[in-house]
Amino acid sequence: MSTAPDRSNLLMIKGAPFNAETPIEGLRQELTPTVLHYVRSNFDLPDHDGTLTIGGAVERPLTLSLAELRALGEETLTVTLECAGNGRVGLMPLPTGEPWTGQAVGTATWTGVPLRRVLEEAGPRASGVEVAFTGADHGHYKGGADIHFVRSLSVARALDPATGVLIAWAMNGEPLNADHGAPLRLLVPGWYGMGAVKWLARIEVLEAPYQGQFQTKSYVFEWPDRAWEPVTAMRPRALITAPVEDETLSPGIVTVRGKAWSGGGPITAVEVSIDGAGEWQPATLAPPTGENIWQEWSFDWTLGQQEIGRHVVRARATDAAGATQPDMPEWNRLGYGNNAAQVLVVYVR
Ligand SMILES: Nc1nc2c(c(=O)[nH]1)N[C@H]1C(S)=C(S)[C@@H](COP(=O)(O)O)O[C@H]1N2
Ligand SMILES: [Mo]
Repeated sequence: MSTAPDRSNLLMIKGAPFNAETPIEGLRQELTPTVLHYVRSNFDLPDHDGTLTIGGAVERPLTLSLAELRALGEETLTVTLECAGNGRVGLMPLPTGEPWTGQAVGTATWTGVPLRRVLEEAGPRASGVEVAFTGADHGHYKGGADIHFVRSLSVARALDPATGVLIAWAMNGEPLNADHGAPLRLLVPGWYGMGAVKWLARIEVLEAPYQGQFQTKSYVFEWPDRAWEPVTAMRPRALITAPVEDETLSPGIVTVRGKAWSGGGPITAVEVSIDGAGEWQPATLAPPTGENIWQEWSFDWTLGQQEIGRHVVRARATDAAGATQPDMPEWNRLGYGNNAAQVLVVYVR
C-alpha cells in the first residue's frame, strides 16, 4: 500500500512513536519535500484497511474505497502545517511534552476530496452538531486506557466551502506515506496540525460535542489565570532560515531571510530588529501565493568593521487580522502556541 518512509533527513526528536522536525533545507524552499516535512505522531504506525466509513447522525451510512472517494472529485491545496507544540522548549517553566524547538512546520501540496462532498453523500441529519474524525492509530495514552486519536469539528465548519477542509490521499503529488497518514488524512487549512487527522478511518456525525482526550484534554490552552480554550488557528510567526544560530558572517551585505505564516489571514508585515536597539525595521515581504501558505521575506543587513562581534537578530510577523508576535511567549500548562519572536545569535568576523 505504501513504502516505508525515508526518515534519514529529518531532525528526530523521538524514535517511537516517530517524531521529527523539518531540517533547515526543508524550510528554505517554497515547498517542503516530503522527506523533509516534520512528523508528529502520538502512537505507533497503525494498520488501515483502506476504507473510510461515515456514520452516526446521517441519512445514508457509507463505506467508501479510495476509488469511490476519488470519484467524488479531486482538488489540490498547498498548506502550511505547524504543530501546536512548536516552540515549546522556549517556555519557562518547561511544560511536559515533545521538545519541539521551532521547526515543527512545513508546506506541502495535498490532493484529495473536499470533506463537504463526502458528508453530503452521507447526508448529515439536522440534529448533528459536530463531526468526529477517528484515526486508525491507538494506544495506552499516558498509561491509561487504549484510545484512538480522534478530533472533531463543528458541522458548520465541516460543511463550509470556505474552510477548505480536505480528505487527502496524496502529498506533493505522491500517495501519502505511512508517517503522514496513509492512505487518507484530513487537512484543516489555517489551523495548527492537531486537526489534520492521519490514517483517517471513520467519520461520525455527533449530536453532542465530542469530549475525548485529544479534544478537551490535549490541544487546549490551559491558562494560569482564566478558563481553558481549544487550540485552533495558527498564530502569526516569522521563521529565520538564514543565517542560522551561531553562524559566522563576514562584513558586507548579509541577507536575513525566512518564511512567515498565520492562520489569521495573510502576513501583512515582517520586521527585523538587530541587538534590540532602536525601532523594528521593515523586511521585504513577498505577497501570498494562496491562502494558508507561508510567505517569503528578506532583509538586507549591512555589516561594516564596527559590526565585528556578536549580534542578536529578531524577526516578527503581523497578520491581516492585526495580530503581531509578542516578545514573550504566553505561558500555558501544555506549552502550545508559542509564537514569541525568534531570537538568533550570530557572529561577524
Ligand atoms: N491519527 C493521528 N493524526 C494526527 C496525529 C496523531 O497523532 N494521530 N497528530 C496530529 C498532530 S499533533 C500534527 S501536528 C499533525 C502532523 O502531521 P504530519 O506528521 O503529517 O506533519 O498530525 C496530526 N494528526
Ligand atoms: Mo501537533
